[in-house]
Amino acid sequence: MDDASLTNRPDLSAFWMPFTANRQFKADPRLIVGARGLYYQTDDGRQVLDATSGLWCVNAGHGRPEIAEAVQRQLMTLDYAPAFQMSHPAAFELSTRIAQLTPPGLDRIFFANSGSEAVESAMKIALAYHRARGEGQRTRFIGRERAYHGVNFGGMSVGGLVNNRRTFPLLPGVDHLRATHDPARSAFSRGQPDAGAEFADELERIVGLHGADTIAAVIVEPVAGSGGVLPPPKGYLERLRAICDRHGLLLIFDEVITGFGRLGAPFAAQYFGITPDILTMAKGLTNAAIPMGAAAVKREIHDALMQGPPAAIELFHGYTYSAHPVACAAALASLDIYARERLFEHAAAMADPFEAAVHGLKGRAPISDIRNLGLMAAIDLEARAGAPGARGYEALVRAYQAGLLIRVTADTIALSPPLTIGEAEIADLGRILGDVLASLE
Ligand code: PXG
Repeated sequence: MDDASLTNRPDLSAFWMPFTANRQFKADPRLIVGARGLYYQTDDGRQVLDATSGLWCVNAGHGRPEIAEAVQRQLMTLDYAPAFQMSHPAAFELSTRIAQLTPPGLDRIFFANSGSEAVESAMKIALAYHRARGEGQRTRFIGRERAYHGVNFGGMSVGGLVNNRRTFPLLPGVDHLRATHDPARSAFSRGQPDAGAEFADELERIVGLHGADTIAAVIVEPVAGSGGVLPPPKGYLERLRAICDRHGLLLIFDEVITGFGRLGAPFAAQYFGITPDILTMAKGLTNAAIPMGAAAVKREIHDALMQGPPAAIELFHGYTYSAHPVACAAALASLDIYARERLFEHAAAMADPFEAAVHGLKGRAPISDIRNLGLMAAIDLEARAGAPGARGYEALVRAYQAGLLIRVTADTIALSPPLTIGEAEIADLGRILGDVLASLE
């Protein structure tokens, strides 16, 4: 008998897993077979507290019957309608609902099927907008180090994670701001660091180097997520906005992680009081039940493209599954849950206890920094000599065994629990993680 028949596990060989150490995983797999509320059920029958909302996406918690019912109803009513030159009512209803949640003015919604596609769509819209205004020479993009904007060629190029970039050709004409993390001045900051607003002034320098009239847009995550939860220094985003305004650059906020209540407001834009020109979203839009992404676009940008004869297609871009009816149904049901349960307000109320729990872990292991904002946090473990990533991986495995799912990249732990988490579960999270950290060599 092979391993699979002994353990009742499926054959693991055919599935080439994404962003995964395939050989390591398959030697010691972690399979999840069910999920309800804040907990996963593992294939060996254990309950595991989901301290990552899946991959920062199951904001309302798992197994929501309202979403399942809406999806089933939609599938049996209209499973699919062509996305080009045709549509269906839920696409319009959802667009209106999203536009009620986004900052005023960002009320034209372009749909995609993932965060990566939302980013590509935003970048293309930025280019098309400048071209429509007779400024087609504005083709440069400015991203930032340690940024993650998905894995398609545009998002990868403006992104700033070296492993995602080094194997592939990149878009020409992309510059990067430095990352805002500044441990020398700001380690163990609670919330936004006090120091570092001036990092935004690099944008002025880059503008000076290339000329503003060559730059289409600046794209940033308001709080960098995958790069290690890096809250922006106080005043930093304000400066970026001011410099963009001064030079006619569009400001794109990639809110794939920060959207839908992660900071206790609908979007980070409202949390920080800074309005971008385009805002990308995905993940929490459907509570991750069905893939969907979108870009919310300022009405002026949209209107600038609504030119020429009415029979002309204004933007040559879109996907077979743009505004897929089933995704729309899942999104509408998710937005209903967020509103009915006041989950963004609840997340805001949980931010302080979460901050206290996470910063309470200082001293439990060799830790060089702890950062947090809203319901996101990161803990930097010191790398073990000669074995970067080993301590982090050990933390992941031990936490999982102890009933807690955390996210680890290299030696950084990230936490982003569902917005439905309460004080008792925050205390559990802190206790389990504290014990795990204390057990690490
Ligand atoms: N932008 C941001 C800010 C993201 O965080 C994407 C775009 C791409 O989304 P899609 O749906 O194409 O994956 C993301 C995705 C992690 C992790 O462990 C983060 C993401 C995805 C998978 C894992 O940090 N963010």
